[in-house]
Amino acid sequence: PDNSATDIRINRFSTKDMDFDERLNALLEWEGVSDATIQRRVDDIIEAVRTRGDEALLEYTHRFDRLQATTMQELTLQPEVLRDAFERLPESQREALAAAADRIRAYHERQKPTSWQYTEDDGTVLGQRVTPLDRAGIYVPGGKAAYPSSVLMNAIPAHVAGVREIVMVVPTPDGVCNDLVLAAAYLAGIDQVYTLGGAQAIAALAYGTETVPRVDKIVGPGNIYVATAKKTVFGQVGIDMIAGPSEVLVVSDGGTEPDWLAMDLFSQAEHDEDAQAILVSWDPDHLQAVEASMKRLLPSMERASIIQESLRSRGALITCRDRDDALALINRIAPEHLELSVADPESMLSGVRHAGAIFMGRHTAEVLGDYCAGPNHVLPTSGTARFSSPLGVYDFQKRSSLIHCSPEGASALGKTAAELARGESLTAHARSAEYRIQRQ
Ligand code: HSO
Ligand code: ZN
Repeated sequence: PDNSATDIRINRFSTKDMDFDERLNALLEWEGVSDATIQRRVDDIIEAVRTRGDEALLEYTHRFDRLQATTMQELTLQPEVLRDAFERLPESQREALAAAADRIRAYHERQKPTSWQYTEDDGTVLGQRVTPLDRAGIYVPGGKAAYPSSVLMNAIPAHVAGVREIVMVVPTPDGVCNDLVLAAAYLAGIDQVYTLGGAQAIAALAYGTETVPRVDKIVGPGNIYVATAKKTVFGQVGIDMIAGPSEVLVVSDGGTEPDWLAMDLFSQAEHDEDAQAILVSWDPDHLQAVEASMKRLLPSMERASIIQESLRSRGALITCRDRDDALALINRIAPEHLELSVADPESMLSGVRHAGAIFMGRHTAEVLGDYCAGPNHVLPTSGTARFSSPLGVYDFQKRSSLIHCSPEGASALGKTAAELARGESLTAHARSAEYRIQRQ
């Protein structure tokens, strides 16, 4: 990287602009998965894996990842391979990964929902039982998007939830494996790993093959083929959300070191060209200071060109009127990550209704949450924080309702049920209830 200061290209708005709403909408716009050609290809792959199983997996893995495997055994990583990968890591990396895993586990332990029940006066018991899924599948992307931290974030909640078997798939184009990913799989308690990727890996997890076990839910990020495949198999299996590009909305009161904020924005922008980093402040001089920091710091970034493209196309510095104006913007955007870089974040918090994760105060950089604070970094993107939540233990469990009627309870409920059943002209329903009515 060269050190000459360059100009920084980023969108600049004010909430006072006449066309603010239009410009903001254009900035936030993000097209999800919908491409007819990709859908057709994915449908073909799913059909092939569904009908021809392992044979189709071997063919696609040869074609797309250039692996000349002739048996599925060659695409299966034994537990020792994961342990060895962990042990091969430099000590500092091993310690950091283990520290992160411990904190993520401790946080998610707190999420465990409990079953409950209560007894009515006549002895009837009603309740809710929480049980884990039998088997979960975790997709881990290959190449530059392979984040070991995401392996921890997806697998640990499953483990804490009590899932019996966690199966991971990860593409290894040309046979290249990421040691940190395998080490994370080892720490997170993953049971089986297959070096498969793309729509074929999703199809294998959804339908099962001779070798790959069918799972109940598939989680984890992937490219457009993977996302399309997940959408397609939804219903056959459960899936997590379909993640859009990562985003951060930083609100500053003007008191935070401009370099810190510049780097917080960069840390989001460096994920990819479509990532979104927005800074909002009611102090226009402060926005200028952050801009100057960005200009100075950008050339020293390894991913300078990705950062610049992300900021140019989807980043923004927004001047707002005051705190309330900032809060309105937060709730309008419903960001994946929200940094409240202000002196008294608590006072703003009650006004925040929609955000995936909230980072409170000047010291709480998003990156701490990305890796090791404890909460999950798989979060609702593209405004979906309006109606959804971070990945968690509850995504790997389901609830069953429980009813245990006493004779008296059945008798009392029978009258109500029979009445309603006759109203629906369902005679068998009515009689079934009436049989249990006690005659005095
Ligand atoms: N910011 C990403 C998570 C991540 N960052 C992984 C670094 N590695 C999405 O929340
Ligand atoms: Zn990140």
